[in-house]
This record gives sequence, C-alpha cells and structure tokens, in this order.
Amino acid sequence: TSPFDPDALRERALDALTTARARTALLTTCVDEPDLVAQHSPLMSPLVWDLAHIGNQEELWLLRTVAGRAAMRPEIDGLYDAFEHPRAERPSLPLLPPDEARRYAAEVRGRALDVLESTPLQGRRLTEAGFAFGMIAQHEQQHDETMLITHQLRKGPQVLTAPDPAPAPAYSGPAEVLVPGGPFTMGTSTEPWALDNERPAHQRAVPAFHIDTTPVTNAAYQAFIEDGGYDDARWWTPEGWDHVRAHGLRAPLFWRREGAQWLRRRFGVTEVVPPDEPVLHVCWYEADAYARWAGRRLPTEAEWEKAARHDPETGRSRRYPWGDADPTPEHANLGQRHLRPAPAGSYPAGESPLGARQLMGDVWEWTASDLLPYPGFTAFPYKEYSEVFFGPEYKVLRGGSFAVDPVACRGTFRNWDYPVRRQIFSGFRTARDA
Ligand code: AVJ
Ligand code: FE
Repeated sequence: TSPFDPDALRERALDALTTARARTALLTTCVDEPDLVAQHSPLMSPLVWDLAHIGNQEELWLLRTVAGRAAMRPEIDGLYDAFEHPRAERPSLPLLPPDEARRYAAEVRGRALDVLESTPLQGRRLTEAGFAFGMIAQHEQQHDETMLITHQLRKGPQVLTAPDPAPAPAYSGPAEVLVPGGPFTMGTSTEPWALDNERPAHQRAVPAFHIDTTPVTNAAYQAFIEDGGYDDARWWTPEGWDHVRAHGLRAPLFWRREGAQWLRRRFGVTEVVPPDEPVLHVCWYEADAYARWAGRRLPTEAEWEKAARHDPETGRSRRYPWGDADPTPEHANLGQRHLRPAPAGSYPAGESPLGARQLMGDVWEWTASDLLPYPGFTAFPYKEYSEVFFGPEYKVLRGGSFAVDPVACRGTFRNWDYPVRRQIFSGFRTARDA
C-alpha cells in the first residue's frame, strides 16, 4: 500500500500519536514531582506545563475543531496558551499539578483516538490525509524535543540514558561536495503532513556552490577557539560581536575548560568533548563567525534544501536525502534513540545523491536565512504556528537533531530560533560559492 492511502494514513497517525505519548511519558516520569513543577531555566517552561499544553492543543484541534466537541476545561485554556504567558512566567501560574495534567492529557487522548477512527480522511482540508492528526503528533514531538532541552539544562545527576550511536571509522571522504547550479523544487505541495511554512512547492534558482560533506566537528570548532576566534572582531557580525562580549562567550554552551582539555556536561554527566562529533549548542552568531574564520559562509536555506533533496540525475526533489522512503535507524540519528550526535561521516546509507551526509538528524543546522514565507504561502490552520514569526528576527535551522522524531523531520521541514539561542540542539555546516 502507498503511504498516502487513507487506511495507511490512519495507521500512521495512530502510530505517530502513540510513539509521541510514550516519549512524553518517559520524559515526565523519570523525575519526581518537585522537578516537574520547577523551572530549570528561564528559557524553558516547567515540564508539567509542556505536558498539559500537549493535551490542551490536542483537545483544541482534534476534539473541538475536528469533532466539534465542547471544551473539557475551558478555564485552563489561557494557562496553556503559549502567546498569553511567556515561558519565564509559567511557573507562577496556577498550573494543573502533575497527576491532573497526566489525567487530562490521557483523557483527551482516549477521545482523540475515537475521533481518529470515525473521521473520514478525505474531503475536508483540516483532516485531508490525516493532516490534523499528523500535526498534533508533530506538535507533541516538538514539545518532546523542548522537554529534552529542559532535561539538558536541568542541574543534578543523570536521569536519562540511551545507548551511544555506533562508533564510525574516521570519515576520510571529500570534505565538501559540489552542488551544480540551476533551478530546483523547494518546499512541497504533496507531503501530506507538511506544515504551512513548507508549502507550496516552487522553483528556486540556486547557483553552483560547495557544501561541507558533514556537519562541523568539535575538533574543527576547537581549532577556531584555539586560534582566538572569540577574541577577534573580524569574524563576527556587529551584533554577534556585541553579543559574545556582553555575555562573555568563550565556547559552546555546556563546555568548560580543564587544563588542556575541554569538558562538557551532557544530561547530567561530564565528559571529554569528543573530537569527531558534530559541534552542538552553538548560536547562529558562533556558527556564522566560525564560517567566516574558515574562509567560508553558512549555506542559505535554499542551498541547504537543494543539497538535501535535489537529485541531479532526474532533476526531482526527494523527500529525504536518501530517497522517498521514511527514515530508518540506518538512515539517520533521529528520535532520541541516542542522546548525542553520531560521529561526523556516520550513516552512509543516508547520504544525498551528491554524497553529503547527516543532513537529517544529529544536529539542527543553522542556515544564513531569515524565516520568510514561500511565494504563495497561506497560514494553515492557524497564524500562530509560523506566520507571526516571519521576519528578520528568526534564523532558519534545517535537518533535525538526534532529539527529533521522524514524524517531525523531512527534507522540507523548517525550524527557526533567535540567533542568540544555543540551548537548542544546534550545529551547522559551511558552504562557499563555486
Ligand atoms: C517550530 C520549534 C520553533 O517550539 O516554538 C510548538 C514549535 N509551535 N508549539 C516552538 C511549536 C507550537 C516551535 N518551533
Ligand atoms: Fe506548543
């Protein structure tokens, strides 16, 4: 059966919702109650807020909007509206306590699965091809990544464990690949669960360029540090230079120097920074400065997507670098199966037609581009998913991290954040004109 037929999509929606809830449960049961209601960083919500917000969004879209049901607890809507209360304020709100938040989310889910069973997946735009269900599964998975960031910021001993990615032989292929010039199809009009900002498919002219085969490694980034990169205004944009000086940045977030070594804290464990792993927890300003120091630049968002999707043989854009098949563990480091990126050069089965690796998974990759709508964009199903963020304040990240579930990751998926943010699972690769 095609992954696009209605029965397969219903199955897929059920599976995506179930996978997301298992991950949510894990992230919210491995710490005790005080930890769930505490704010571990002013950048993040208490975990218990994410938990009830996940349920509240599901109720809003699947029960009220799709199925036309009345609000279960109208009095809590405001508490879990991300636009009403900034993250820093959320711990002082009268939030549902952990047990109640769990019960609420579970009750919504029970009803949502009934709705999934009884809703035709054809004919109405919100539910066409299961879109609303896919959107809610992606929303939960996005918050599961957010909660993993909260776990990383949390002080205290390790509570999460996962096997390491398979060790990879040091990558010895070419350092960059040449992407030929010419138009390619960016975005999508056919991917059933693509979100509004990925649409519609359109042609983009992209001149020839070179792009790194793998994300920039810790070893390469350390060379920038040792070369005095953080002390040299030449490499930084004026805003970036102000930012590093005002905040005393010297290295990626969570790094600490001890003698000749760099150590980092990762989910409660301190370890030596592994040289061959993609660098993680850098902000856009750091990525941009590194690239300039290296005599290169960040790829634009269109360049990144062309490197990831363009098949020079057919001229088509693929769903993923390796083709149209959904990701498996052989293709990419996704889904919180590991709690770190895999060594640079891993996942040969996931490489693009031109030979670039790890475009999906491992680390979110900063691009040079601001978050802007594609020509023909229409907000759907609500303006606050992406439209309100369009403009120069946000930079686009592509490709997903080890913390992203496959349901929320594709060649067209767009993420964004402020250029100062580095608690996110962000890295980058560099490019140059051909
Ligand atoms: C797309 C990751 C920037 O977390 O702010 C979650 C995703 N939107 N709930 C965010 C999202 C609404 C969004 N990002
Ligand atoms: Fe949300």
